[in-house]
Amino acid sequence: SRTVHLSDYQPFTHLVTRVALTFRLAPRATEVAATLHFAPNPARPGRHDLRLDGENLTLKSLTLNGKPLDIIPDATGLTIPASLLPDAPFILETLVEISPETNTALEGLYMSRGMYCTQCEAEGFRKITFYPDRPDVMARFRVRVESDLPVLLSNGNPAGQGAAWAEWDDPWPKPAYLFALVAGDLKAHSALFTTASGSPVQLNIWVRPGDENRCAYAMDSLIRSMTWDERVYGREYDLSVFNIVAVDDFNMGAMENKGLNIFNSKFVLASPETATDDDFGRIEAIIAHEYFHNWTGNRITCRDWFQLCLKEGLTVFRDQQFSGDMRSHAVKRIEDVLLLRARQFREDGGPLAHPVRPDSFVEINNFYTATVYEKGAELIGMLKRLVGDDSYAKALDLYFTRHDGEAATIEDWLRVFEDTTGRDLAQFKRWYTEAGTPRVSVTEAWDGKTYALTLRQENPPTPGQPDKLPKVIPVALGLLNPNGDEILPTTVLELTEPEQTFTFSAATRPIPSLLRGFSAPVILERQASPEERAFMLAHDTDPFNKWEAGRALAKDVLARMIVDGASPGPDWLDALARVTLDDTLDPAFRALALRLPAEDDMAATLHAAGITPDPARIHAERRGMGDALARHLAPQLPALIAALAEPGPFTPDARAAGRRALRLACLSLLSRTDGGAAARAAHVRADNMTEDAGTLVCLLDIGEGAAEVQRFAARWGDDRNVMDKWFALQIAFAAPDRVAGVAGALTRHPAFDWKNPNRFRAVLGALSAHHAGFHHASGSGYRILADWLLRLDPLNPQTAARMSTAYETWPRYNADRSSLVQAELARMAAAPGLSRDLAEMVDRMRS
Ligand code: HT7
Ligand code: ZN
Repeated sequence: SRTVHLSDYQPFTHLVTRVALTFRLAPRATEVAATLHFAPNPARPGRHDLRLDGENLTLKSLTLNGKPLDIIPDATGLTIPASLLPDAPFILETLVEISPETNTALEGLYMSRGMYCTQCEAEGFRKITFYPDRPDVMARFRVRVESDLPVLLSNGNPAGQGAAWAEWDDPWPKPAYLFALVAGDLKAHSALFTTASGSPVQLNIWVRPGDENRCAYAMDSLIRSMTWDERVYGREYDLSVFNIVAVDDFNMGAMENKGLNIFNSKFVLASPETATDDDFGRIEAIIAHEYFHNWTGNRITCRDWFQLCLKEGLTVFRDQQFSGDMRSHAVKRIEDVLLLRARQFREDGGPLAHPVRPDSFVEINNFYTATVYEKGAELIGMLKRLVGDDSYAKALDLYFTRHDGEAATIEDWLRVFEDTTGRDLAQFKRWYTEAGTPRVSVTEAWDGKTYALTLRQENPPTPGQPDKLPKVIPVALGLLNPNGDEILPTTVLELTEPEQTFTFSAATRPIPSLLRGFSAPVILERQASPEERAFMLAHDTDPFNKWEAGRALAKDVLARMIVDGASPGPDWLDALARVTLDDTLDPAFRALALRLPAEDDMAATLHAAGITPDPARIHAERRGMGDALARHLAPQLPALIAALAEPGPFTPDARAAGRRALRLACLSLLSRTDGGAAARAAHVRADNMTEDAGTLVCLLDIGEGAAEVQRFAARWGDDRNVMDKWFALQIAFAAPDRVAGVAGALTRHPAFDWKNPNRFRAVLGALSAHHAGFHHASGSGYRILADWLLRLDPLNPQTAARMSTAYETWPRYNADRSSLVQAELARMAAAPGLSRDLAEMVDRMRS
């Protein structure tokens, strides 16, 4: 298989100055006529062949400056020899035929329940027409769509429409991956937005008839995103129309095509009855993310796919800032770090570890990862912390003016910060080029006057990168005295050497609050007594570290239960009870504090400590921990649950959502001692999906809820997005020994439409995420997933490859489990015709 290397980058041989496309839509025989205006590229002097990418295209005609060319394409494109090309601008016209209805990969032009839709990032445009399908080739596109369907959309501004046709003109040069086309019987939920400089923008969210009443929250999120980007980054929208389309069959969350964002319907459609608070939060974040790409991704795009983090890391960082501003910064930061640790630290510590800017790939779709997105965002946060807020704002202004209209690199990005601040970022760049999560260990000394803090960094080896140099690590520090007063407010230490000592004068022995706000994506190794952790949970003024202290305490307790058979002691139980009952604290924060450490997280922690994790034991002890907490809090729970009841109609705001989250966490604990009586009563009364599904979870979690599961299906059987929850919940809350059976039964359910990625993910994703079920000693979890990946791969390689990452943690487990995983990986590797996508993933995970 081909491997693409960053070091091989060369500018494209030609410039594309204009593109005109005509689509004559038909399910199995869509014609695409392309007129491409080329010119020699001065950045590549000399005469060159013209190589155009193209896959699964039937070429019907090809002309150069009006003269037919007799060239036969190969499997990946076509080449026009330099000898046939003028050394001056020329026009190439192609006519191809494609078959959207049989395109099950959901890449290129495909159909989803009667609607035409495209997905071109990263390399899908080559399945639509012959073209230099690379992000540094930017051109103006004009598109004509011919079809009887009522709504015909493409990028840019409307440029005319008539009976069965519409034209669109995009004035902004763009790479082909941002091309989009949609055609269908759709209805719009519309609004008008006026930009800060007074330009009107028509906003439309296009959905299937009947779904128009579920768009209000997405529209509200869009308007808030547009306003926020003007206020915080000074970025205005730049077309007269902004269209969003919701589609049911989609490989990922959403796509930022210029002026025509396409969304997985589950990240658009929401009503109180059908969407949970988490759904509302995700819709807000993803709407913002795609909108923010208009500047960080579209106006300034990536030179090549190795630079993917340039747009994704920055845009994730921006959407995190936005959600923090809309909700609570502390809660948002805790949620983001939970996700980072669960996905990115896991990736960084296993066989799939790669740098935020990888230097080679086989299939770029395999690099839309937690490392590129989430760690990429952490790097932006670190840069901001290192240079300060004012310099960050100046650097961003410079980035937008200097690189507008360009396809840029990480070097360009860092140079903007260097030019703004005069700072040398060569060491910082290692964060982009080296994989792995640094470990920072701590020793302390206090001599009655001076407190000395010694920090040591270790950068572990990762695949292909055995040795690493020290990084610059911003460690935000605060010091507390034994009364709980802050004697050093948050100060950023810069750890640049393998080992460094920082000193502070202190008349009493201080207690450090390290890595406040999770100031760097590292693993902090600092032992602390349960008393000290409980003290920090009670007194730390940094909300992230306050939560972190409780979490570290809980992990210590659970580790001792697993390893020594200990019982949870009063330090943790009392400390957590105090937080739970402290009504001066944000309920959302208290709900997060009540969340027990995840089983996968415990497995990683035990493995790092040299202990082979036993998934069944982790599961059992974690349940025991929850039971102990439930017993400890039982007397207070009914009153707390009653006090948290929300009077009045449902609102999706953060305050109300936080109260519901805490109420449901309490109900879940109470279910362990009352047999589910309170949860069952609340389930019957639930008038919103947060409480409907949340109370059902309380029941499933204690092995109850069979009748409620049936009723839920009867009520929501026609709603795909709600039924995805129904599928996933039954697996997520099944006892480990039952997971394979439940998953097996659900894959035989008539509504298990496995070709739909959301439904596939609901079942097989829930199986992979059930730690004790997936890693069951029988190997049944591993086997079921491999069976389904092999079935999905020929139809939808992207989703199959993405879901194969479930196996990435195999090195943590005992020899029996490791060899069971390796056997499944070998079985997949040997399957005839395995896709490049899945083959690359399997290959990287094999020992
Ligand atoms: N830039 C997009 C990434 C993407 C994608 C989206 C949908 C389907 C396939 C895709 N491949 C890559 C989404 C984003 O990060 O905003
Ligand atoms: Zn993105």
